[in-house]
Amino acid sequence: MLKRISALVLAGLTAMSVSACGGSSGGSSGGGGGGSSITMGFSQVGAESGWRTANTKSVQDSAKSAGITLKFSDAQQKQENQIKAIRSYIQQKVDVIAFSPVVESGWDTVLKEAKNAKIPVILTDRAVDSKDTSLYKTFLGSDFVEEGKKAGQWLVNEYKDGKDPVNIVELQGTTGSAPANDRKSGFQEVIGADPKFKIIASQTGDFTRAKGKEVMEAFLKSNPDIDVLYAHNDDMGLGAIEAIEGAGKVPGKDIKIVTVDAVKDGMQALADGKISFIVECSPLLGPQLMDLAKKVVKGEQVPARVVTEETTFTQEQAKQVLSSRQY
Ligand code: GYE
Repeated sequence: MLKRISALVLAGLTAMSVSACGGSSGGSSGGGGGGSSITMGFSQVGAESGWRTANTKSVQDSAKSAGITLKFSDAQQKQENQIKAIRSYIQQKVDVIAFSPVVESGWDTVLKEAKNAKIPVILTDRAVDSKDTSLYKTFLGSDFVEEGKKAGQWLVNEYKDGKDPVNIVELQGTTGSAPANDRKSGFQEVIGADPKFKIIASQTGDFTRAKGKEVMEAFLKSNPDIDVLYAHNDDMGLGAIEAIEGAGKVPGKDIKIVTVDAVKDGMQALADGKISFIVECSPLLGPQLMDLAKKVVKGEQVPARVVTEETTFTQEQAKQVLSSRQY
């Protein structure tokens, strides 16, 4: 496995799961991983991408093996649905609430309601911009700014010998979401150091294949000279490939493509030479989430931030790991 959790966090989590199995969990009758008395309410963003499907499976599978009862809801990429779900989990008096906030802003009221009801909240995958960090116990997920920087660094390296302008189009993730904001700013920071890199068009594709295709079609119509596409996830990149081929151009040659995620379909397109480079973002957050949940329910200390470590893939590397890719 190329993904690793930092040694420190891993050590902490191992210690915590051992102690969770040790039997002091308030009369838990064992079963699964010692979490049978815990009910978690989980509000998922939606089912917008291959990444999300893998993430949902990881959460559901790990709840089962940890013996945690999972109440799961899909918000269909709408904040109002997530707020409703969280309120219903509060009413049902679940032991812990976990959610992946679709956008960063606007959570303080509902998070305060959870805090008043003494239900601990874990942010998973995406962050909120609340000033009051006591509203949640921890945030588990990737460093999206770092991912944007890695995409930018690849580009800088790819064009290091050229002096001509490099025309970039950008497919952003869901407007206002942490990964869209951070992948944009990290990328911008790195390419901004050299004025030959120009973002000539940038629009949201909402992290979906269909929207990625639609927006790329519009980009191609109004910009005859596109060198590079930066897509904030594989799915939008895959939709864009259809648009590029539909316009009679060759993805990977006429237009180089860099994306984020490294789901199986993305890795296949990378191995096939249609995508040029992928920055990995791991959706397999379930096991760490369940370990953190057991700990916060017991009132134990957890790190305020748990960052997933990730790698990057070239076309050659994709060919090597494709067959063993889990998602
Ligand atoms: O990159 C994208 C998904 O929040 C990290 O959401 C996640 C992003 C992921 O729709 O494919």
